Amino acid sequence: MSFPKNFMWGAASASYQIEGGAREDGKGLSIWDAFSHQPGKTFNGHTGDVACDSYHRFEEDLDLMQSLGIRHYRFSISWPRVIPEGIGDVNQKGLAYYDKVVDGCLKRGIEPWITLYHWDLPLALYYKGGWLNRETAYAFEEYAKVIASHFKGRVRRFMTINEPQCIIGLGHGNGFHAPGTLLSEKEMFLSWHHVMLAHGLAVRVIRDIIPDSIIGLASTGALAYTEQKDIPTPKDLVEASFLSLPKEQNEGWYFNHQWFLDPVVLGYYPEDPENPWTAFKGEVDPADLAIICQPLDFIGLNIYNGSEMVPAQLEKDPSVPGKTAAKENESAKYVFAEKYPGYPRTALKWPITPGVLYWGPRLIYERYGLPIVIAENGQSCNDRIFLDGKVHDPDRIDFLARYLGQLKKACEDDIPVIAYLHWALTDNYEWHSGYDDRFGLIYIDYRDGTRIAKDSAFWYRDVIAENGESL
Ligand code: GCO
Repeated sequence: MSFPKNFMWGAASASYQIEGGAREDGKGLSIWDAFSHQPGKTFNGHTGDVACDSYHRFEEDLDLMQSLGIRHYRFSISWPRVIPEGIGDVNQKGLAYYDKVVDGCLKRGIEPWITLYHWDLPLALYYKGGWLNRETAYAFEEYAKVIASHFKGRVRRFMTINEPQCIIGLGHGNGFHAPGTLLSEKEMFLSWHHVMLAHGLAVRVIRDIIPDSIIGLASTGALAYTEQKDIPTPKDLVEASFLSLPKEQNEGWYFNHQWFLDPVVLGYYPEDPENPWTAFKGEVDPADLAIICQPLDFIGLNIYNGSEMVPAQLEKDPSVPGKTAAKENESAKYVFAEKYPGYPRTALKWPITPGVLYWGPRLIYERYGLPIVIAENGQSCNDRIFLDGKVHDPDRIDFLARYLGQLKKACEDDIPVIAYLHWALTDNYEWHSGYDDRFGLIYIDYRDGTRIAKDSAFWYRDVIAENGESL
């Protein structure tokens, strides 16, 4: 067996990163519209005002997708485009844009996957306290209701929230992302809890309206992996993936899966003694957890890299056949592998660690027991147009071949991975890094919006056509 016969191959995007049309047709402002215009917040002051101009050029993107055989498209809806003040009046012109996107997908045999929240909170709600205000969760429920009622019969696949880890961690922990206001740990946890509540309320209302909907979310966070696979899952790998390190050793302590997926799937916040939020989790109303923990159809994982672990003996003495030692001894000790000078990295300097696309799904599946969707994976490159007018991106092809090879192995080992949605369909606005980083299968010339399918797009087309058989 390799990838299952009905495996879903797709690509992903997010509203603020691609749409532009920031002030058109009655759209309200989001926290990203405000943040990106503040001096010093983004690379060279780049904003998403125009981005890929997908608000006007989405047909070109859908045509390219169709020509490449990409049959699944994950995109997000801009909440303030549809409900400018976050709550109350619905902007029909905003909905009309998404009608065109959804119908355009369906017409081309592409299945739309709607993400409800990929970070563009209506600014009006931010002025009322944003995620620190519990009412935001109920406003989100109303918004979910509008979307589900409107797209019923046309859209079945939904993701509620994309990465609370970034919403709260980067938005309020270090201020790299909108809204950029720093909060205390207690306030961060409260805001986090309201995001969880928003998720639960949304799942409930979507299911109510569309009983056969397929609902998940998108999570990101630390994951450990080892090059060994045919072994029982090492305890050290589980702990390194689901237990926070002391905060002093871990700047990005909010980047973990357990504080999102434990309440949402298991119904309680994790036992995680070193995480600062442990001090506050007891204050949560159990009735909230009952709302937060709704049946889900899949877990979406945004996986870019992980931390390698090796058997301790191997780390000490590379001549010891660590593989055999670990195989014979289930309690073999694993330690973090040291990164060697010049280890492989992407243009954004993120480590290239293909093994995480095997162990990530496996660890998450073993803990939560739900089908896995790779909701984002890909690499940034310094892509450019070559003399021949094409965009050659061998780095991305090499990255994908390695990562997808590992994902295939996960499928072979019966981990129920059901979809792979490449990040991203097109180059786009990479948040505080602006347009400096390119993640797309399709190149965008930001001078005039021209689209050029990169070599990796044609490579991915062939992978899809053979369902990853030769990976
Ligand atoms: C994320 C977001 C995407 C990013 C992508 C590359 O995971 O941070 O979901 O919007 O653009 O991950 O950083």
